[in-house]
Amino acid sequence: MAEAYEIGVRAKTRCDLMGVEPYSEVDGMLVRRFLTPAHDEALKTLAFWMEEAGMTARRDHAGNLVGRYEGETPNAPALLIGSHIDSVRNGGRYDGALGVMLGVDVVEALARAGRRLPFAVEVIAFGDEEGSRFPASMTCSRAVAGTVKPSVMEMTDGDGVSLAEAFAAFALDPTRLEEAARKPGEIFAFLEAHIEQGPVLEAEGLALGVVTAIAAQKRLMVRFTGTAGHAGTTPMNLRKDPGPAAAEAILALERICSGGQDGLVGTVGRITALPGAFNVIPGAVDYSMDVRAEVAATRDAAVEAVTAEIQAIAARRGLEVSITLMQDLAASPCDPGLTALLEKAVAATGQAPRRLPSGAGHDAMVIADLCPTAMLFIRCEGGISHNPREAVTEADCALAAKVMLDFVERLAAQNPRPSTSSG
Ligand code: HGY
Ligand code: MN
Ligand code: MN
Repeated sequence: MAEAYEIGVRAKTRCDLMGVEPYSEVDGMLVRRFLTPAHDEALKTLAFWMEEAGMTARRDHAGNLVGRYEGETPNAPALLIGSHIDSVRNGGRYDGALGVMLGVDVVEALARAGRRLPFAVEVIAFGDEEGSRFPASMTCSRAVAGTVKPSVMEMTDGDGVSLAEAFAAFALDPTRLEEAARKPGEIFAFLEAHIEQGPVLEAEGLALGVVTAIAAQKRLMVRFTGTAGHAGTTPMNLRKDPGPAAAEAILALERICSGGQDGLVGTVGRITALPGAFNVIPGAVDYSMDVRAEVAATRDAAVEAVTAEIQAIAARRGLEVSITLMQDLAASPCDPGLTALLEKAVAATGQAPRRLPSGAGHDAMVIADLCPTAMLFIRCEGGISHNPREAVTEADCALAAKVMLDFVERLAAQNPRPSTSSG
């Protein structure tokens, strides 16, 4: 007899278990990047848990793990539940992983009750959502949605390993990536549970939120190029130093975004001076820009404004500059019908449903190209995320699992293909 478990609480415990080696690449912090041995170990254990929960588990051609729990009739269209299993460097244990583990808990509750639905339920662990190893993110959900470009295989990680080489090392055929795409009708809806990664729910004393839309985001790489030189012998007025130029441009991004609307934010998460020696004036400085807003036009206006300032700074300082767009994710509204159903499930717990947008990107924004989506937010302590201090409570995880189970039953009670009209 399988050990007793409390739905949702076990999901949290499993995230904690996967927060350390061998499910992390680094001892003492959580680093689980796409197609690494830590990713492989996570999928092995997850496959075991999926099968224990009554699913069949398979790795698809994109490095995802997919569990399937059949409905009343075999090969029925499926509700997909899941999130990503990769992490940022020194990340938290619940970002992504909690949505996967909650999906397994929900299916196990169905299986233990001997419940079969008018549709199948699939649980997916997307291998790459963060883009913490390769420059572009969401490669795995794009593959499932059928929107990935084979050219992604040319991307290289910080060690110069191409995605194609990483696929081969993971026993995946890089030429079969597009076979991970799901056929139209195979998946009729997607539910992603995820920590809020922001302070709103906690500030309002709420455990759960229902996501209305996911903000549009752009990722760009900027390179200022000057002339490398000796730090001791080159007079300040004779330098072509890209360092101060990058500093000016980063302040410009902060100024442009600070005065914005529609939740406009801009972040520089990575700055590299090359060659990177104490006593060498850098020849070039690279830095990343991540610009987001709930409205794509607001995001784009900010990118245009900061691009103009970057070019003016380069001209004034006699430097070269290049700006490369690495990723462009459109704003993604959640499906009104599914969202209304999710709201009813939250309200049934006695908590007033709270609708809110997501500033964080999620696989749901990509899966929206495949099927209607809904997202459930779970309160996280201090709104902290992308940080080892990320924390959730067992009670909130148990409530989330209960809501997800109720959502599944509500979906089963109505036509198994949810309407996309507002509910
Ligand atoms: O960047 C994001 O918003 C997500 O955590 N990948
Ligand atoms: Mn994240
Ligand atoms: Mn995430």
